[in-house]
Amino acid sequence: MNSVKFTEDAHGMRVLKISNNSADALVYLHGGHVASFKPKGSADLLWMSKMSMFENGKPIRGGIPICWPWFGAPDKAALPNARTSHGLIRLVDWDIEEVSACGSSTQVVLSVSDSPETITIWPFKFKLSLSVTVSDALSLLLTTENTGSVPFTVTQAMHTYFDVGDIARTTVSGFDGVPFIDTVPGTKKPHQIQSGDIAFTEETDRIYTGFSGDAVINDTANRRKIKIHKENSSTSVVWNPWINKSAAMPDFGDDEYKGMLCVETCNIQEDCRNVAPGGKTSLGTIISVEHE
Ligand code: TA6
Repeated sequence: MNSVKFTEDAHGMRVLKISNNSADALVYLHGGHVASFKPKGSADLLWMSKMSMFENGKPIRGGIPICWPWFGAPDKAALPNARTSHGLIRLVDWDIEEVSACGSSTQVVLSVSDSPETITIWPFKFKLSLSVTVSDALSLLLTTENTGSVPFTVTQAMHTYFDVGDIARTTVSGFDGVPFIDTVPGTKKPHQIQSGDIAFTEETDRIYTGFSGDAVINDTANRRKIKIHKENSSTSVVWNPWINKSAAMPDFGDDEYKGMLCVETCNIQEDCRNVAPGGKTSLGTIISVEHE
């Protein structure tokens, strides 16, 4: 069995419902947003807030937000018309470019290009495409093409929200010895080196630099390990908002921090990407699960 249904969800948002012998997945045209990935016999690997908005112009809180063409707060001097963190592309509808299904694997390609609206915010011509392959693993490849006549620089991320049974019993392996920047406001030690696995006892918001390896979420409560492989990325972000930041986000339940964790595949900081006219750059991630 291998099917792709193009439908609308309860909010009237257009979504691709993918189902094959390996897994089920949901991909919204809004933001080119993968919202769910459930390998057969497994609970969803991706987390979605019960408070998430599903409306044009608003980001979906969960799944895999595509942060592009900037990560974090916009540079107000360079982009005076930019209003949102993590870019503008997660707020617009993408187009379906291609759908292919073969045995127990399904691939959809979504794309979005510059428009008068995007040009007023980010004054460059581009084509962005996202290839999503749903099989026993979930593979994403985000490709930026500079279709204009001047070079541009992007920072970007696949801001993946993972579902975990209990953050207090969750650790992340793979970053031992890797430098990180602690971006939690008020931190006393912004520059540190990771020692051993990452555990979570407070708000955690870290940019790991010079790291191209695999990360593993040890989701002890769900007796599973979620592996995050990266392609063409040497920065990762690990984030859990914890108590105060969760309460401050209107689209995030006060206690939801206990069941989620972001491990994000990035090109940020010095790992930004300069794209010449006619040039391309790609960022990839492959997510898989092993049950204990
Ligand atoms: O990737 C971590 C982070 O930058 C956090 O600082 C927090 O702001 C999170 O992203 C969510 O950002 P958003 O704009 O989606 O609310």
